[in-house]
Amino acid sequence: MSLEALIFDVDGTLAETEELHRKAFNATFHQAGLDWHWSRETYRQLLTTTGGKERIGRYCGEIGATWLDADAIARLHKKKTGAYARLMATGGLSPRPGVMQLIEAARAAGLKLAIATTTSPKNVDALCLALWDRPANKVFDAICAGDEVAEKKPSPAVYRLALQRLGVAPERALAFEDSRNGLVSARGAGLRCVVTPGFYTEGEDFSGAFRLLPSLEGFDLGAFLTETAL
Ligand code: XBP
Ligand code: MG
Repeated sequence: MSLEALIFDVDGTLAETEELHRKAFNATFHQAGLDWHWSRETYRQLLTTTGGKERIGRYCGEIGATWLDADAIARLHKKKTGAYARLMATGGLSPRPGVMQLIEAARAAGLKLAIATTTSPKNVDALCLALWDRPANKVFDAICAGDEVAEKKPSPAVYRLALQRLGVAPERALAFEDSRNGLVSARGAGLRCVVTPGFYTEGEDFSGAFRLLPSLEGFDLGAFLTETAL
């Protein structure tokens, strides 16, 4: 069974972006006159809820801010997306080790490439511009993002959408993730999943991972291109 595609998560997998997200959330709260500040520890706990709007909603529930309805949360989150793009554009963000090399090697081998993320297409573009100086659709064949599916990770919906858009069967693709929610999502879609835990996800339960690696540095794609390696 030969490999046809690689499907990547974004935040935490392509780059350690969550600190930029956290800063964007906090800057947005401040500008909106809210005295909320998410510390690293608070954010670590909130990250188990995927999706920025859903994360704000959870926090509102936890602190009893019931006056903020879904529309107000969506408006706040839109501002956060703008703040994130501005922070990203200031530069300084690096890809995680091995990411650029793996994507280049996959292209050279004729594999299809997709994104399956919980964040928004705008944020995927911002990251691709920062890392490749190209918009996401010039790097990936399919970009499947947050609100395009009814349920975010750990639901398998976004990975199923990526497989459908690529026209590839799950057994002919590999997923790349950094989190338990992402792993469960990929596995639910029938994919093998390579997990490289990151700053916020180290120590999560990664049972069921096809490979558990510190990073993608030295990831030997060649070994996976032959039928026997899979
Ligand atoms: C990570 C997420 C996202 C980001 C914030 O998803 O859960 O919610 O933290 O982005 P993934 P938004 O690792 O699947 O890319 O505020 O745009 O949701
Ligand atoms: Mg992730």
